[in-house]
Amino acid sequence: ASAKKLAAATAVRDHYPKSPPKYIGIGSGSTIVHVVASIAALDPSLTSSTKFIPTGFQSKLLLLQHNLQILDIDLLPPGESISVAFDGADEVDSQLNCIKGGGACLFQEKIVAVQAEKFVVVADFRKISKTLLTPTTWSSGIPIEVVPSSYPYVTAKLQAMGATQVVLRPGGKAKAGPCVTDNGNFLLDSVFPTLQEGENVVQELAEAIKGIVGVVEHGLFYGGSKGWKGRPAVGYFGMED
Ligand code: DER
Repeated sequence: ASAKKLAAATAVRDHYPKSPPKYIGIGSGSTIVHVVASIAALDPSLTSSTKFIPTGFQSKLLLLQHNLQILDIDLLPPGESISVAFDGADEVDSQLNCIKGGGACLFQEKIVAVQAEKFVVVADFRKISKTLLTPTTWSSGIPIEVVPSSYPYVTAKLQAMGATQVVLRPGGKAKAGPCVTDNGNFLLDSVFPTLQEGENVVQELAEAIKGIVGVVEHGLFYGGSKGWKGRPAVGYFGMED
């Protein structure tokens, strides 16, 4: 956890605005717990007038625990943007492309990230790959949120596109039957062969997936001017825990 803690503290030091921001996005997962703790430890003048936008119930409860003000993303006033959205990732490549969605909140995370001026992914050394879908880093594939009635059709389409494994994410101990997202959808965790290096490789796969009828959103977050308003920055470290 110390690698996560260090990545979180450094990301907040380097990327939390120096003057009080109106809106800050807060993602989901275990690393973000340390990000929120670091933000809560800042001088109150930097956080007391800020509205923090959660990306799911875990994120919301985390903010409430730290007595930080919350605003649901659908209440962001028209024309306003989020100064910085902080979030975790399941895998990050050398171009700052990410696989996200291990926590099943990828849709909420992405609808916040795309309305942020800067998207800061906080990940420790264990998440870093040369190219995405490196099994030794992240072996569960790309989480894809789909409308429940479409999952057999989307599964077949993904397999035809080259997915080597497509798993309807189970509810596990939490629930009999499939995992159901906060939006009432299913998740297909889809493993593809490790991506090659090259311009737009991630974007092309992302667009092909998004083109399948029934797909709501996917967990490929790609960097650079094409993907996000600002280039995502990653606070991560190559040191052992
Ligand atoms: O689901 C996500 O994308 C979350 O950000 C999460 O998977 C990040 O992983 P972490 O728990 O290791 O921070």
